[in-house]
Amino acid sequence: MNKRTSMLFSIAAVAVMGATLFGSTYTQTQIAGQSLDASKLDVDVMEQIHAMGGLQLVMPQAFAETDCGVLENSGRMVHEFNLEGYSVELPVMGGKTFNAMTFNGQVPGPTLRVTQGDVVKMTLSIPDWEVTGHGNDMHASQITAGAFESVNPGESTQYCYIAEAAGTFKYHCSGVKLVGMDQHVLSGMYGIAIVDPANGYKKLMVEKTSGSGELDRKFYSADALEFQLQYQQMYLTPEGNYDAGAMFQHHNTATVVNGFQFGYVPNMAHNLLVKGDTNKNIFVAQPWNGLELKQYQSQLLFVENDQHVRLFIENQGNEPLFFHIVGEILDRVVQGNRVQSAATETWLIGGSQGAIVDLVFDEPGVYAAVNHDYAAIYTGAATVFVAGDPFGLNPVLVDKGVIEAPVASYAYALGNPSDAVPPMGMNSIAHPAINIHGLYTDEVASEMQEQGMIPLWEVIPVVAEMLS
Ligand SMILES: [Cu+2]
Repeated sequence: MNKRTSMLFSIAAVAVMGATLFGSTYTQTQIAGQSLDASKLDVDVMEQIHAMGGLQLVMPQAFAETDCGVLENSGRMVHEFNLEGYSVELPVMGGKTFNAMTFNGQVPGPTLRVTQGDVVKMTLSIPDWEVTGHGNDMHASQITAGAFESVNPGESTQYCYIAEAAGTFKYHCSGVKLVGMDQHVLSGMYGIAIVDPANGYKKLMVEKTSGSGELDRKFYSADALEFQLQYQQMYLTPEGNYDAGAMFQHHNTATVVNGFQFGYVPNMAHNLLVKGDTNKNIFVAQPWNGLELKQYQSQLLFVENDQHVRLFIENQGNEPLFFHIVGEILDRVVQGNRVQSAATETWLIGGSQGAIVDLVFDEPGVYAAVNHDYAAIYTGAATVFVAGDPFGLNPVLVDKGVIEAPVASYAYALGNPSDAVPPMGMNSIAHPAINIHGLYTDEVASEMQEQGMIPLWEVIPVVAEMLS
């Protein structure tokens, strides 16, 4: 066809996105940008685009300001978020290790916490000894994917943005110009940014029946004890390598919460406290049990009764998360700083989606937060909260001198695990103590010890001695 047109228009094409969109083979160097003169086309436009490997429309006006110089002088609060991307070996359940890719030697990566309207200055550095480049895509930003280009070993890059929307947001490695993104993210390169609402969180209302046909409304302050829970799948070969074939078939080999299968279940210390014997298991599965596991030994999440608890949840994976707490009702679910539901049993969180769940644990007891997909529960997505003093340990602990006076949760004696505790925000209640727990390298764990977090593997033998 020789159809003439007076209108000339050009399309800037970038092969990177197209490699994914059209599934073409990504081979050598990236095509940085290329103009098509539509008036001179004598073959089908779509065929040409396909041959180029795809396209991305460049619409600069659609994206927010990303110039660090401009944003740093905007009068807004600026948060520097420095990440280092590198590969390490980390443990998996059962005593083996896997080839992890990390931000800062930990899975998930560090949590960024800012207030809505603040500027984030993200710097990604790759050490020169690292075997591959890495990128970073923060979902709290609204900037062109061009900013997430990969960083080569020995180099670093930076971008800035205003955190305009409040909520829990994923960040993740974008691979080497998108190539290998699945491997990098599913090998550990993910984390969250928490953006607190500009005007703070809302107080929590919980409705209870009075027994006389009336409803009692109880209000809790916006201040809450906070936890972060990040759900992810792993796809590993028996040798601990990433298994792309398994991923494409959605045949995961593990479901992890903050990097661990069953990372928040009782251990020998809890056996000792509850049963008086380190070997009498109080929970069916205790796969991370033993002082020699140090920062990898499982820990529990301790909360008080009648306390406002706020959970920052992110589904990092590519399977749905049916978030449910056995024995509790989710008093409020918030997404996009809007209440989505209240007094609900389970909340569906899709892949790369976050939510904030507010609740009050009414009665002393043991509660399991699960992904209510049975395959996920039995492959690792069961996380144990202990509210109040369900085992009646206060008199024993006081009598033996472990604590001075009765406490409202066991966190006062053992602390809460560091990888489940987000940085403090505007409405955070400080945890009584924090113990060192996480899929961390030994270097990361020792840095936390220097910051004053508790190495329970050193403390537990002392407590055991006191109890004996
Ligand atoms: Cu990477």
